[in-house]
Amino acid sequence: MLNIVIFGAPGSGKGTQSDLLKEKYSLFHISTGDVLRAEIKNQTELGKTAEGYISKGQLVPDALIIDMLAGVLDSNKDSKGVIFDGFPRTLPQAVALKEMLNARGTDVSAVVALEVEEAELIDRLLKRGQISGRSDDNFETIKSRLDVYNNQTSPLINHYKEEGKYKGIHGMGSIDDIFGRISDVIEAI
Ligand code: B4P
Repeated sequence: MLNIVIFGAPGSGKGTQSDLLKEKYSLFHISTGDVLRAEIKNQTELGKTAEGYISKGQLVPDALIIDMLAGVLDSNKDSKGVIFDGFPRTLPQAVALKEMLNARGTDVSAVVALEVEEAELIDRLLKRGQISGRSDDNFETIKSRLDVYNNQTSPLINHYKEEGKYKGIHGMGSIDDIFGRISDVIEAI
């Protein structure tokens, strides 16, 4: 199975590139952010809990996310592989992902990390905020999302470098050029 983690700061283009990747390589795409937003829309118990964290730019607690992900994985057992978009975001999530995949006889194939300058991240998210209606695409919340990324998520860079799975991609420029760089990395796996 081809299991790709798309990794990067908020606004780095994870969702944009995942949409292209799932078409090209026929992979199943799991965006934890999208799943949480659907839960919020449906006002489920998980959605009501998640809403408070997301609107402040904080991470939803690991245990809730890990259970949610296991459920999604089990409902898509027959795929050729999975794109994990927005997961893992903490070390416990990375450990849980490895355990979940190993238990299913597979593993993370590569961590494709979109490297984008902070000013560009803020600019992209503010632009999206003008049309998205997302409660977290405003300047104050974007700042906390970036702090959370720097403190809680970026330690995963070294974790995956040590595992030999980290593939850094220059994430600035046109969407097609970035997709070309990602495709080159995936074809070399
Ligand atoms: P997500 O939905 O994953 O949001 P994000 O990381 O902030 O990235 P996003 O999807 O918005 O942006 P993308 O990089 O695609 O998570 C939202 C919240 O849910 C989190 O803050 C957290 O509270 C919670 N959550 C989710 N997963 C969790 C987990 N595992 N654990 C705990 N909590 C979790 O960027 C896209 C923007 O840039 C788009 O507007 C796009 O049009 C634009 N763009 C893309 N490529 C571009 C390019 N090359 N040039 C110009 N613009 C570009």
